[in-house]
Amino acid sequence: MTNSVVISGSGLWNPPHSISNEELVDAYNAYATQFNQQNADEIESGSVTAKPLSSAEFIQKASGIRSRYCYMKDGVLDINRMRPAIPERSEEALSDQAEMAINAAKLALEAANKSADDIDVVIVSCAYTQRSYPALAIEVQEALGIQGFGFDMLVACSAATFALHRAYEMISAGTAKGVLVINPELTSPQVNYCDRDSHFIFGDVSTAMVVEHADTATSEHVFDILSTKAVTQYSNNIRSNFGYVSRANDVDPYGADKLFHQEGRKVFKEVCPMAAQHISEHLERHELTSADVKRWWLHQANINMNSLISKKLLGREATLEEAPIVLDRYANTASAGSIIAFNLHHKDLQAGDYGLLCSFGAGYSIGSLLVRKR
Ligand code: CO8
Repeated sequence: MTNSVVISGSGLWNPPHSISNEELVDAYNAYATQFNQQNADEIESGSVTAKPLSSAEFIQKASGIRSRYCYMKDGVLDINRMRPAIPERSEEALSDQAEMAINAAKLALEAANKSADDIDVVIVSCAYTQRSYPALAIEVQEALGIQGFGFDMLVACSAATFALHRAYEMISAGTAKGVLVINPELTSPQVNYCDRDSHFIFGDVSTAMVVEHADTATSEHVFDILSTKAVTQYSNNIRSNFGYVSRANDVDPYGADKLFHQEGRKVFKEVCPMAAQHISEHLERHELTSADVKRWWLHQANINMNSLISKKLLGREATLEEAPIVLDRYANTASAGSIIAFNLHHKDLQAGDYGLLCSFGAGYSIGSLLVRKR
């Protein structure tokens, strides 16, 4: 028995609906124009601020995003609603996020050559869960027929990598034989589609990975997890105040501060150097340099952030083959971005090639895994 822990399969599921920048901007601008007309007198007197217009060109240039998937397109582009219309399901029905989780989990199990019997831990880890209890992970466990235990984890942008860290530790310690880490990122209900500065940032997606012992792995593409590294540093620059205490605060539980909001410029400036330093230190632990890494599966929030981080690491711009970009099609999918990049860009690596998965964002939180193809 070796001591190796591996990623043996991954799954990626996206909703059937996608929204282009142009569609999103047309709806937002129609909403903003209507708002400004309806509030013309207040805007004139200075008691209400006019809504500025958005632009598809700005979004692409400032973020690299061209489109995003949306779990439910209905409602998002309706200027009298400006939020997805997701019908409530009964308590007996599978919940929306559990369904998203299962869609990705099945694909990961298939890629890993595993069945429910091979898994004994389910971690559902993402930026938001649609309810507090029972845990989504336990609902998913039941639906997939898995024996063992499950729990939910929330670490915003680093939910996926931090959950993979937990999986790695459980397999190393011998307390689990197979861990399913699932990230059903249903971000759209938390997006403020009335806010010009953030209406374009997020997309919905679900990803999953199987982590197990190398001795039980039988799939075609197996990656040794050589080590993990995490850091957190408190920051208010990315924040959502949504929570159950709002009921007792006698405030609007869906006010603008209860949705995603950020100081995007500050995040950019502060997180890029933190992430580059974190990655360098992680590689140094293995006496490796950035030049030794064949593939960078980086967090997908902003193309300019990834370009700056890779320049700091490599001393030059990384090629798309070295550091794939998926946010153009998926947008920022909270913690799932680096997992999507891995899912779509890992099969071409050769035995012995190093790869690095890294998330960075709200918290702040940074999580990385150094892996090597078997
Ligand atoms: N259209 C046209 N103009 C715009 C728009 C728009 N949509 N938005 C802003 N502008 C204007 C601004 O008003 C500003 O005008 P002026 O110069 O006249 O004041 C100008 O464009 C430049 O604005 P910024 O300086 O804000 O633009 P940036 O170049 O900084 O780009 C970004 C803005 C894209 C937001 C950029 O700052 C960024 O990406 N920063 C990093 C953000 C980041 O990574 N955030 C992390 C997100 S959190 C996360 O990943 C998970 C959180 C949990 C999940 C949440 C689910 C909902």
